[in-house]
Amino acid sequence: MTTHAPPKKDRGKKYSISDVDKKTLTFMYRNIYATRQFELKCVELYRQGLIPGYLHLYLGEEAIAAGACAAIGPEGYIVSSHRGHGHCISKGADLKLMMAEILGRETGYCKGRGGSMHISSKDNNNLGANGIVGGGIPIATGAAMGIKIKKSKQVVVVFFSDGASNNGVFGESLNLAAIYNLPVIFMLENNHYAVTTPIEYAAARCELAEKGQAYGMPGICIDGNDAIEVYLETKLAAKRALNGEGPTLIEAKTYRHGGHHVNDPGLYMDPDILAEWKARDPLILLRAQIDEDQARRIEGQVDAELEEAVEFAKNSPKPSVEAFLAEI
Ligand SMILES: Cc1ncc(C[n+]2csc(CCOP(=O)(O)OP(=O)(O)O)c2C)c(N)n1
Ligand SMILES: [Mg+2]
Repeated sequence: MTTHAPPKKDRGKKYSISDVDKKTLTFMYRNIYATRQFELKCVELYRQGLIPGYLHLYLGEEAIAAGACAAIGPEGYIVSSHRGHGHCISKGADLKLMMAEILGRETGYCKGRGGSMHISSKDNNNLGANGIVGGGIPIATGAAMGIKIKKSKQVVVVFFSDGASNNGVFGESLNLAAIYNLPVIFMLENNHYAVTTPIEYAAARCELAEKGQAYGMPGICIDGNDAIEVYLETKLAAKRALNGEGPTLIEAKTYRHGGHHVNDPGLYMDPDILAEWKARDPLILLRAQIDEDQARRIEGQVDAELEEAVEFAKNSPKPSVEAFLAEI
């Protein structure tokens, strides 16, 4: 059995807020705030019938993407999942092109053909989201193999969740990454659910970080709602990877703020546990570490950017039937 309660904090011993420079703090806050507002806007547009398909929201999990992307920098690669808006935004995606993609417009990242679950942006070293659960894990391992062959000083972070860690490709990829000492960080966003299935139903052993040790790499468990902790631990893992010391499995504990997707009210989630996690909202936790004026400035900039993105997407054309047919 496992508990869904938030982790108990004892951060002080290992590192402190002074280990993170101001620029990094504001960079992470910008990305958490942008992801939160972007997704809330998506829900609004979805309810207006402007977004086709599903939307898997990252609300409550934003600190993981923000911390990890800040740690690997622009030269690092990421591979994302079906719950990928936060990964894309934290890796520097253009909100206009993202919004256009989600609204199925020709001007989007994938010309409106992919939608929410298939955004990739080569310019930002984002190798793409994936509708196949666990599908990104071997892609990231392959990318890390490429980096090793090319001897370029880079690292790959792949984001996936607890459900994916029960898939076969998880074990195969960790094993390969360990025997070849590949520069990849397996970022397991343990939000405790795979759709409606709680992790303790699907895994006999819920201490997921231990699976790293089982495959011969460090496996660490961190507080995924604390962007600073995510940043510092990912930085350590990246340093090991860049030194040729191989992969790391990071289990970042977190919780969805709602159901599996936009139309799932999440009635199976314990409201008391959910309230405990919401009280540890990653956005509020990081905002408390930032100067009030600066936080407001960032929020104003993001709000304007988002407004522009929505206008851009709404005013962009949908792909024509002829264009679709020409691609078959
Ligand atoms: C290979 C595969 N199996 C099943 C599905 C259907 N499916 C979509 S999301 C999901 C749950 C994934 O859970 P988890 O890996 O914990 O990710 P989370 O939704 O929590 O981010 C499932 C089973 C799928 N898309 N791909
Ligand atoms: Mg999950």
